[in-house]
Amino acid sequence: MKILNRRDFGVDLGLALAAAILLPAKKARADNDLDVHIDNFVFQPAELKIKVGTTVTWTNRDDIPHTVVSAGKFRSKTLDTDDKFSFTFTNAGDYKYFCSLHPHMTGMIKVE
Ligand SMILES: [Cu+2]
Repeated sequence: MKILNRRDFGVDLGLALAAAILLPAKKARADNDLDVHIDNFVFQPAELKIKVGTTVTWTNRDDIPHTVVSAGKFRSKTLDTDDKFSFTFTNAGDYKYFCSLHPHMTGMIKVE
C-alpha cells in the first residue's frame, strides 16, 4: 500500500483540480471561438477577423459596468465585473459595436 504524505497529496489534488477546471471548459468550445476582453475602457482586441459560425465571447474585466451593442444586430445586458456575453456570427459582414454606457468604446468584428 502506498502511503501519501501531505505534500504528495497536495500536489495530486492540485493537478486533479486543475484538470477538472480546465478540461471541460476547453472541450465545450469550438476550436475557432474567440474572446474579447474589456480592460480599462478598451475592447481587446479592438478588431477581430473571424469565419461565419464563430462565437465571440466578451468578458468585462473592469470594475465598472459595460455593454456590448451592435445596432440592429446584438445587445448585451449590462455586464458587471467578470460577466460574459456571447454572440455567434452566422452572416458575413462588418459588425461595428460599442458600449452604450461609454460610446467612445468601440470595436469591430469582420466576419467572412
Ligand atoms: Cu463601457
